[in-house]
Amino acid sequence: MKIARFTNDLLSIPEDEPLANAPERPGAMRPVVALRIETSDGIEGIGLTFYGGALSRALHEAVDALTTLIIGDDPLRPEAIAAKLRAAAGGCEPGGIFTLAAAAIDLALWDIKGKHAGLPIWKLLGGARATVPTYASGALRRGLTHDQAATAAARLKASGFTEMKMQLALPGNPTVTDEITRARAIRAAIGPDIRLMCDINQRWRPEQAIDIGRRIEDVGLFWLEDVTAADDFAGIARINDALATPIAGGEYLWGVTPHRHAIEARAVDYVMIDLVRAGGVTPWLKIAGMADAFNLPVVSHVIPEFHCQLIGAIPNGLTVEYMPWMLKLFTATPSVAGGAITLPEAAGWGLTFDQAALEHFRLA
Ligand code: SMN
Ligand code: MG
Repeated sequence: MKIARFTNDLLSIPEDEPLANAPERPGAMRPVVALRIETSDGIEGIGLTFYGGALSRALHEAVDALTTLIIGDDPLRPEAIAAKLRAAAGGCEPGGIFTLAAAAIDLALWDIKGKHAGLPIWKLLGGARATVPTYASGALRRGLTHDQAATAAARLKASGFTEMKMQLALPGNPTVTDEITRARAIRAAIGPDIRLMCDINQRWRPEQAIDIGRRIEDVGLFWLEDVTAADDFAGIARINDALATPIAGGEYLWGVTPHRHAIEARAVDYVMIDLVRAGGVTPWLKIAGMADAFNLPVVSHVIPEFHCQLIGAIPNGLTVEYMPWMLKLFTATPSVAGGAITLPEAAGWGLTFDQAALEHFRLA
């Protein structure tokens, strides 16, 4: 079996927020590159990539250039293809556009491998669990008022979510009291038994994280995420030492090796892996295995329709971020009920691009 041809679409999809219907920027659009690789046996593998922002046309072009190089190659050898792509890119990895583009290709190759084996990805890669916990994300953002955020949190609970993520490091120049008030307002809206995560997105100084983190310890956060600059592993470790609340991080790291440094610094309690910044399934699994060797659980970042299968595959998968950005691109996605995702039995990712959606959202 050989890679025969591919289709690569640059899309622009609405930045909606379907979970609590509280969009941050109504009318805003998000660029996504959707890749389909077809084999000589007629198997189609799908992948996608994003985070290109204003460089999304360049990302689309990079996916084109790299996929063209692997026409005729064996799609069942993602490591050999990754090595070929790295060599061809003239040393411009290990981050940025190259890695984002390589991720789309790697996702499509694993889809082909799953379809060739007749197995869903989660069974192909380990099959630890057939259902995985998930948390609602993207609805309790820092741009909302305290009242809007509390209302959205109650809505998420009413819709069946048992885990959800809020944000602190509020916009403007908030007082510490403002930050504490937001955390308490959301906790009050959902009661004590919902797992509540909180994302700082690198916006606090270490000393601020320790100060505010201590003052909200009684809110009972399930984790505090990206508490300061993502590559300040010593700073994150200092915050972690000072707080009882578990610390999550890793979504901003590229490839495999920076995760090693974060783990060795004992910075994070939960290793968050982003499938596209990691560079695809192949590196994702290496990070997850490394976390397991250090007795650390893994949590996923965005694209739950792909990530649910990886969290379900591994023994140390903790929970899946349910950030429903891409749902509208597929004919169907794994079902969510009672705070859990049931993993698909269909081979590969079990996902099919909705042709009408691709045509509707296509830029190039
Ligand atoms: C996040 C960051 C960037 C894109 C999507 C989501 C956020 C999260 O940090 O963890 O959900
Ligand atoms: Mg985050």
